[in-house]
Formats: sequence, structure tokens, C-alpha cells
Amino acid sequence: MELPYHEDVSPGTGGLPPRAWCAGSDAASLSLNGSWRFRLSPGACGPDESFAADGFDAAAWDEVVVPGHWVLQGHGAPHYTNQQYPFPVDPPRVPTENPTGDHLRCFDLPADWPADGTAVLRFDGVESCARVWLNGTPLGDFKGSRLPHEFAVGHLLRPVDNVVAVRVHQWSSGSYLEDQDQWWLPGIFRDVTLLHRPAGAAGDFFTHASYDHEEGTGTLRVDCDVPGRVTVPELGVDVATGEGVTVPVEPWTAERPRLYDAVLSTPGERIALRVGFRTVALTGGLITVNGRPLLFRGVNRHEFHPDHGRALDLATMRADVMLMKQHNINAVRTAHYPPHPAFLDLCDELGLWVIDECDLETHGFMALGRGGNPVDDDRWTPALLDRAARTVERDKNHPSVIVWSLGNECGTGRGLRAMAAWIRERDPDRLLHYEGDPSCQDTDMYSRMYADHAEVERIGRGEDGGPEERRRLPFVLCEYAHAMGNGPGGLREYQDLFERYDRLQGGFVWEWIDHGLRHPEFGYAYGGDFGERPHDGNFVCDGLCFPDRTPSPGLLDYMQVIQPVRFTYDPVSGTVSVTNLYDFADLSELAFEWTYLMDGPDRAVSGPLDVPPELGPGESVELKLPEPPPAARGAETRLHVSAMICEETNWTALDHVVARADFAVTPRPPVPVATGARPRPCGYDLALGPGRFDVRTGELRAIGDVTLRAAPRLDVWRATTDNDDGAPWQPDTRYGPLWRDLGLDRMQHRLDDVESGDGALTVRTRVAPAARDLALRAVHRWTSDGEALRLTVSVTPEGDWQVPLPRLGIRLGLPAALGYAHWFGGGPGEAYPDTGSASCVSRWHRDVGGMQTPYVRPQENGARADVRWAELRTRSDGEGVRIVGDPAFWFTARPWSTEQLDAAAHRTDLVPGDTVWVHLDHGQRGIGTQSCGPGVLPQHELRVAPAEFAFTFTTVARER
Ligand code: IPT
Repeated sequence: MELPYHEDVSPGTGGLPPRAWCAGSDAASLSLNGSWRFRLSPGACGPDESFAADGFDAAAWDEVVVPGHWVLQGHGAPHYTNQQYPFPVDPPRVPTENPTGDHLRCFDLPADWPADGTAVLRFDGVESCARVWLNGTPLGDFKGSRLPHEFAVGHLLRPVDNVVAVRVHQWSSGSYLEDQDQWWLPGIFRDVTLLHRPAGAAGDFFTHASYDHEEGTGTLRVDCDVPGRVTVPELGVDVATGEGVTVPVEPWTAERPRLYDAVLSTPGERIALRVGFRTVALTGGLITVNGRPLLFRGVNRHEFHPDHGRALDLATMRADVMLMKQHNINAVRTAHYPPHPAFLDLCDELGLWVIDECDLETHGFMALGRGGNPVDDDRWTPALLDRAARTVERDKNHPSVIVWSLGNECGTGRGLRAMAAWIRERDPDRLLHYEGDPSCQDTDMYSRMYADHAEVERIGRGEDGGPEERRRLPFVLCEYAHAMGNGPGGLREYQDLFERYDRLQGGFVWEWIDHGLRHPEFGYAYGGDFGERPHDGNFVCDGLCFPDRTPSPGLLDYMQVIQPVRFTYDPVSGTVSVTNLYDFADLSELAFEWTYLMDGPDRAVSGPLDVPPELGPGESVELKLPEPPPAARGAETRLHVSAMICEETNWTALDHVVARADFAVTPRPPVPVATGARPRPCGYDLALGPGRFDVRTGELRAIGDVTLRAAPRLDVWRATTDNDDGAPWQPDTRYGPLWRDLGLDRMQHRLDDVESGDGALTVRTRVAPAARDLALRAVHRWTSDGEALRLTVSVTPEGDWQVPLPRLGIRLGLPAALGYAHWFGGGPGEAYPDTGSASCVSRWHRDVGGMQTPYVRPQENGARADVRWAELRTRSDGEGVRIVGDPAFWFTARPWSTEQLDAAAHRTDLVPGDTVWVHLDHGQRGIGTQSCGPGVLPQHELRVAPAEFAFTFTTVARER
């Protein structure tokens, strides 16, 4: 049976060969972006192509915006799957139900459109297959959604009333090659442009610009289809194309992205180039640039916008690069397809290392465990080679691109080998990456995803065995630290390994941004929210940024962990040691500062730290600090040190802090123990200092005039995080489901005894889940000195606890009016035992609503670490309650309960109630990354063990 073009395995027909992306030409061009006529059909439409005929009247059709996805413009709906194909797997056939969008756009040539030469119609991205006509003449068809496709159209153009007709099929044979973990979003989602091609235009060109780090020289050679000249005025270079020239230059690195403006002139065209000189190599088993090994502090970036899907405008792309730079990220893997070409211009300009990945993933075949995987079937090899060529040819002139990646999660096969061979031949000056082949025969780096810390350490030590070839390779984690929901946990421990072992050249966090689509009912929608099946739920929301690009705590944590300067402090000698962790740069862009804070920022002294600007990569310096002021002795004193930008850059403002640290100088003074007062009857209640208790249950009813909405009681439950719940395929124990099965989400509290003694009220409870013989016995001992009320909780486990606890502490309910928090401890953002490196001890305040981290799927969030004391007040200076921890505690306050948080599926399910729920935790379980990677490291587990902790409650008056 002969298959229609959208189902046959060919990459397309009628198009031009791929060539370099070229933004800087002086040849005329006409953007065809904007409003297009649009008609959606439920199937591929067979032979009825009458809409493409010259003169067809589409006045009755709808309109869509190009670039865009029709499913985000009111026609049909998005569909999310991770690995599974959303249609029956029978390659290369696709369903008859194949949403097909016919697009029409009329245009006139501008009056000054040159009469000579020819023209090209260019599509930068169409998902997933298109057939194209101009003025009724068929031009051809193509597949390869995130790749450019061009057609020669000069002979068909007329001055006015030109019509481009494009038929786009959602499903095609190409869909089998595009099984990336993302929304399926059909449409013409990148630019459509008409390009004038003058006689003697450049055609394709390839800039080779290497750097010799020993000589300090760069060698430039621009190969071009049409002979011409290359000039670099700043370097006095003026050479013929194809001819090499060597001159002294400053090299390009992601840290100092030095670009030289150049011009490529051919008889028909002048093209502005931006040349960066750098040499990428595998040297001594390491990835080096300009002779130095580098450490990837990377992220995987999908293209995403909450309203526009993968149709990104320039401002959004720039925002991504700026945000990455501002958070110390130095590398991007373009997961899992070449990005909009302008994104790479920004990487060149602002400085990021790029692994440019081909638009290829066949993940759904791996789970099926049967044959048929296109990467190992010769019939598909032309399509794979076409994709490789379209990637490399388009992006080959970017200094930022240092590695080509064959694709993601395809398994192994002859097609991939052919791609690798072609790329090596075409561009021997870059390295090759592919994760999916353990033999590593076609990659220059041993790459893995989600390997746990222990395995990464073995690899770092070279104790991982494996094929001989692989043992000689450097190691990168092309994906790690799955940033789904709260987390990722364990970043610090990974970074320590990367910094310890040369072979470990860093990694790329999965992933940059949550793909939550803005939705009127849900706030942000994820898989299943459009009624689609099958789907993979909120696995699509696993980024370091929320869908609107607000940094999530994970990004702030990552920023801190990968900061380019390390500080250590020795309180005995009063010295700070400063280490330059850049791979290339000295510290001349940074200014340094020290600050002593005495009980917080209100009493602080600071001064400059004289770090030598010429301190090179890897070098350290020890600096003596001034003595802390005398006032520091009576206070809890912290030392904050920071490094901030002091020279003009193109990616951030002056004074932007790139690195900082927080150290204890003098310890926290002991908390006075409030004792002495006696419990005394007071009506039906019992009074002890400012506390009023229910005489029968021993429950605290009020502190001073603040009537509690819920009495303090022992609490172990948290609304499980995505990482607690874990991915279904995880081999390790997944505690979220286990906890629920045990009943930790519905513990029963049995009152055993209320004892009002001489100096204390003692309440004994046993807290346990139904149907189990596990329990926590808790003794609550209340004492007071008349002013302050102290609660000491002693916990003794009973039974054979095989699981860690989510949390251990008490929770209480205060009136919603006490909605403003102050605290002294970690902040301003959340932290858990294995996250929150960005959290820093100081005095912080914000309203309770603002303490919530709005994960797209609501879950445990918002704990502040190491809190000495917290206050909840009616407003910033209003009256309220003060809680002092002994020892410091995890402080969480929220306008809804854990039960409500746990039940919520979307942000919009959470509505503030009449209670501020306050959690005072002695322990929290770490977060880990088990939603796709390893779980919580042993040192961050919250094991069940006897524990004792105390809190002191007082009322605070309104400030005058
Ligand atoms: C890995 C994929 O490469 C990536 O696209 C994404 O799906 C990620 O997981 C999780 O969000 S594959 C996984 C099975 C290890």
C-alpha cells in the first residue's frame, strides 16, 4: 500500500537543502507572521486540496495567529504524555482521527522588493507535518517539527495577492520521532518568512573560529558556497572566504562571551556575523575549551510559555537566558530539539555553553519491548539523517554550541550510528553527545540521567567498570535533580562530587520551567486537565521556574549551590577563605563585602573584603576580618559575606549578588526555661501563666487574649510532595504511598492522662494510625514563669517503625487575623533538610499568604529552617503571639490546613479559611528527587526515634 505523504517515512519532498541560520543578511525579507485564515478538519482530508487553489475564498474561515498552536487558540485541545505515544503504535501509520489545520495567508510584495534574483519561503517550525502551496502551485511537504524547511518560490511570486497555503497534520510518521516528554501542540509555531535571494547571495556558509590558548591567537576561516570576502574591522582582518587567518584575539567563553563583529560579503549579499573564537576538544579524558576543562552548571530547557506553548517571542527567550545567567547557570541542553534559532544568538551574546540536541526521541518504543524502533530500521535512516543535517547546518555558526546531541531516549540503533558518522564528518570541531547507548561508541562523553550520588561517586573515582572506551571518557549527567514540585533535594551533595572528581564535568538539572498552561479554572493546567487520555498528569510541571517564569525555591537553591565563589570561615582565627570557582575568569567583575549581623539586620556593621581581582580559576585567598564589634558578644552574631557584580555586564545590573555565605560567629544564647508558676483552676478551665487549658483534656485554649482555633498537638503528616510520592517505575521504596497505606495521614490521638501538678501541667497522649501497632507516645509538659508559657514535648516511639516520618512537631490553629509573620531564622524562602541552600539566617517578615510556595500541584511547602523565634501578628506591627523554639525549629504557617493542601489538585483549590495553621517542627524529612531520580539521602531521612523539643509562647503587644 502506498502511504500518503504524512505517513510515509520520508523526511519530505520538494524542499531546499538545509543551510546556516542567518539573521544578519542585508537581503530583503518579509515576515509572514500574523493573522492567518484557518480551518480545522478532524482527519487528514485525503485528496481535497481545493483550499490551496489560486483564488479560493477563505473569508468564512476562522483566524489564528502564526506563530502559534491552534490548540491554544480555541481549536481542539492540548494533550500531554511523557513516554507513551498518544496513538496506537504501528509505525509509520497514524490515526485516521488526525486533526488537520489548513492555513492561508495573502500577501503583497513590498513596493521596494527587488526585481532581480529569486526568493525562498522559510518555515522555522511546524508541528508535525506540512504540505505547502504558493499561488496554487504545490511546493512540497516536510516533517521535522523543530527544524527549518525552505522552498524556492521566486518563480511563483507576483507583486500582489500572493497566497501561501499550508496544510498541517497533527500526526505524521514524524510523530514517532518526536516522542519528547511535553504537550503535543500542533501548528505553525515558529516564524514564516519570505527571503529575497539576490543573484550572488551567500547560500550556505560555515564559520570556523578556533583559539590557540598557548599562543593567544584565533584562526578564522569562513567557508561559503559563493566566493566572497570576510572582514573583521576590529582585528584588521580582510580575507577571502575559504582562506584562514591567524591573529591575536580574546577568546570566547560562556563566562566572558567575547564576540567580534564581522561581515561576510558575496557579490549579492552582505551578512553581519558575530564571531567567537574558541576551541572545543577532548583532552586527557576531559571536555576542554581553550585548553581548560569546564564544569557544566546546566539546565535542560524546553521551549515553553504558559499562553503560547512552544511559540516563544524574542523577549521570552531573552528572559530565559538572562534568568539563567543571573542564577549562575552556565550551560543549556536544548531538550530535546533545536530551539528557536534566535535563542542561540542570545547564548552567543550573553554566554552559555550549549548542547544542541536534535529533534529526535522514540521513547515509546522502549517500553513496548518489541522491535520497530525507527532508530534501528534502515527505512527511517534518511529521516534521521535529515534531522541531523537540519540541526547541524542551521546552528553550526554559533560559538555557544560546543556539543551536538543525537537526540533523547531512543535506545540504540543503526540510524543513530549513521547520524553520528555524518555529524563527525561534517563538523569535526565539536563534541558529540548521546545518553542512550551504554557502550558510548558514538559519544565523546559518558552521559547518564538520574544516577544516584553513590554511583556518580564511583564513576568519579573510575570504579564504574564498563567498556574500556567508556572508561576513558569524561562524565556528565545530561539530566539529574528532577525539579518536580517541591525540590530538587540533594543538589549540594551532587555539586560536592562534581567539584571533587575531575572526571565529573557537571550536569543539567531536569528541567528549566514547569509546562503549566494557563487555565481559567485551574490556574495552570497539566496533563489530564483537558480531558485527554492517556496522559501523565503533572509530570509536565517539573521545572526550576513556575510557568510564568517566577523562580521557584529550587532555582534559588541551585543558584547558591553552583555559585562561582566559595567562602569558608574560621571563627577561631577570624579569617575568611575565598575560592574562585569559575573555569576561566578571574574575579575582576566582582566586589566583595562582609557584614556582622547582631540579632538580625537592624544591628549590623559591614565593610569591603579585599579579594585580589586577579585571583584565577581554582585559586584561593585567606583574608583576616575585622573583629566583631563589642556588641556582638551579648547577641547572636552572624557573618554574611557576598560577591557582587561591579562591572557593566549585558546580563545583570550592578550589585547583583552572585555568591554569598552565612556563618555563625557567636552562638545563639540559651533560651530561659519558664518555670515557677502553678496551674490554677479558673472556671471550667485551668490557667497557667498566660495559658488557659481545658481542664478535662489538657488542651490549650488561649494564650493571653488570643483564643486558639485548634489546640497544639503532635503532628507527623505533610501533604506529600511529588518526590515523596515518587515515580511508579522507581525500584526504591516510595514513602508517600507507603505512609498513606500505613495511615500516617489520619493519625488518631488518644488522651491518656492529664496531670496538674505543683509546677506543671502534664498531658500524655498516644498518637497512632488505625489497624497498626505503631505509635508515638507523647508527653506534653506545660510550665510557666507567669509571663511565658513553655511546652516541652517528649516523644517515644512504640512498635517496629519501618518508615521515616514526613515531619515531627506540633501544629496549632490561630485566628486568621494573625496573618502576618516575623521570624528570626532561615529565610526568606523555604528550606528542607536537603534543599534551601539559599536560606540564610536573619530576621524576616511577610504575610502568611506570601509564605506559601505556589507549586502547580499543591503539596508540602513553605517551611523555614533553623527558626529561633517566630511571631504571628495582626499586621506587621500588630499584636499577636510569639513562639521561641528550644532548640531552633522548622516554622511553617499557612492559611489552609495540611488536609486541604493534601486534597488540592490545583492552586485554585486552595482558599484561605478562618484559621492560620502553624507548624512548629522538630524534624522534617528531606525531599530527594524520587519523582524521577534517587530518593532522600540517608543523612536527610527523618528516622523514628525518641525526641524532645520545647517551645515558649508569649503574647506580643501592638507596637506603638
Ligand atoms: C527523562 C526524559 O529524558 C525527559 O525527557 C523527562 O521525561 C524526564 O525523564 C522526566 O521528567 S526519561 C526518564 C524515564 C528517566
